[in-house]
Amino acid sequence: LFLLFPIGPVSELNPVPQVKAIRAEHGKKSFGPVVVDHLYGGMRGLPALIWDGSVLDAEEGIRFRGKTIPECQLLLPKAPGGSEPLPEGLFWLLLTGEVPTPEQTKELSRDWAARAAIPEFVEELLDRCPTTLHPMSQFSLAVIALNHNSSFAKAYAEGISKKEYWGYVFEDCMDLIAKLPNIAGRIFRNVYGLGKVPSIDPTKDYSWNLAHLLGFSDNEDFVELMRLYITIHSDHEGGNVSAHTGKLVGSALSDPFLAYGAALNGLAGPLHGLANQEVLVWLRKMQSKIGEDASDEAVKEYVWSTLKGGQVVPGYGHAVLRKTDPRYIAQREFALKHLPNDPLFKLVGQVYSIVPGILLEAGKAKNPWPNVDAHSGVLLTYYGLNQMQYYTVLFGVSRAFGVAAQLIWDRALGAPLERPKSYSSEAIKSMFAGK
Ligand code: NMX
Ligand code: MLT
Repeated sequence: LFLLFPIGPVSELNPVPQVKAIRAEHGKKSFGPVVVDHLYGGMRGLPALIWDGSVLDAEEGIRFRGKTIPECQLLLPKAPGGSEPLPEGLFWLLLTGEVPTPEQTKELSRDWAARAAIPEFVEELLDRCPTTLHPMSQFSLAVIALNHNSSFAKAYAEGISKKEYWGYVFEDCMDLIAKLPNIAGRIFRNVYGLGKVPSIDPTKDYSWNLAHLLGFSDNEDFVELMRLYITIHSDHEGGNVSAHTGKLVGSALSDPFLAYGAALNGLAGPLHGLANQEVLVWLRKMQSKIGEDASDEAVKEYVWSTLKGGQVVPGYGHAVLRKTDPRYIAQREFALKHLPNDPLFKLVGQVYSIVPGILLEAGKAKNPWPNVDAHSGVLLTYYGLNQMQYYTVLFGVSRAFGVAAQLIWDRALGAPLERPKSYSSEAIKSMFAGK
């Protein structure tokens, strides 16, 4: 398996010497001042983390190992007859920095299909959840329970050397990603009463199998949507809540199942991944209040009423981005190609032409433009996946790719326990008294 992904100590790509050189030459250099606002302001803009897999530019959006989303769409291998990238290729790119060949991508699909089964007790755990338990809570508890069979936790308990950590973490991460379709499919079918989960087909790719377990694999366009969806939601540099949580918990040498479960709990918040559910809830409420073919004036009034009610407009704004999210654009292009006349897509477009102006006029949000979550729900709804409470689970399946790649590299690089310093307000007052 280590030959499948030639990384870490066995590879010429091994960046450990590079990190050592950077630290030797630049280790004591400053990024600039840390100001008190950083401490009270959610650390916005504070340089604090290293992650080579993806980097977010405020104006341009995400690059995965230096490649934009359109470049990934062009360069990564596709399914036969398909035009969207296979997420297998994106994971390979995140992990190794290289674009895989179609054969390597296929090998990864086969590997994940072979690892896809989940333990019986996890199936039972999910089957016993009340259908009223939010799908994200079910997702998190099932993923955490997978730690029962963690290779890393077992090897650590047996006393392995630090140098061997990454290999076991790699094994766990491969298992984790491989098992997510079975977990996600089971939750979907249990919660919405859709019958037995079908089997994984070992000859098919990851997204086809996910679509199959959800009951949508007959629709090739939906499968293509899953390929695009999992590719673009996978990673968003290191500082977002889910990626950072995964890294933080992993730094305590909690195994990848525990670290990723924690990441999912962050993704389940409405300011993060739950926003894709919130967008659809908000759009549906708007339609029931002002009708399905509402005028711009009526939409404007509805947006203002949201703001005046002290709520955020879901799917708009971002902590780092200052332009329309390229993930929004990629989904909009998919919609223009596959569902140009869909009424809900038209409403999403109408909202896009109205909300930024209002947020600018309201004068609070630093970024008035839409993020990834403003567009994903309308695509899923179009194909019949209209169970909004389930949407963040799909985001979660995708985010595993980025969190896993980061966990593997953190252990390969020997990243230390994360432990920033906290201060009391009293300490800050006395530190700057009279200054
Ligand atoms: N609607 C209304 N107010 C907003 C919005 C919005 N979409 N975005 C920001 N603001 C407000 C924000 O609440 C804050 O108000 P206050 O000073 O009263 O606390 C003010 O504008 C300044 O916030 P920013 O510095 O622009 O944003 P911040 O970096 O703190 O937060 C988000 C970023 C994404 C949390 C924020 O834009 C938001 O709440 N957006 C709506 C929820 C959403 O779409 N989240 C998904 C993000 C993407 N993802 O998948 O994670
Ligand atoms: C993400 O994909 O994680 C979101 O856009 C949030 C972020 O980057 O902070």
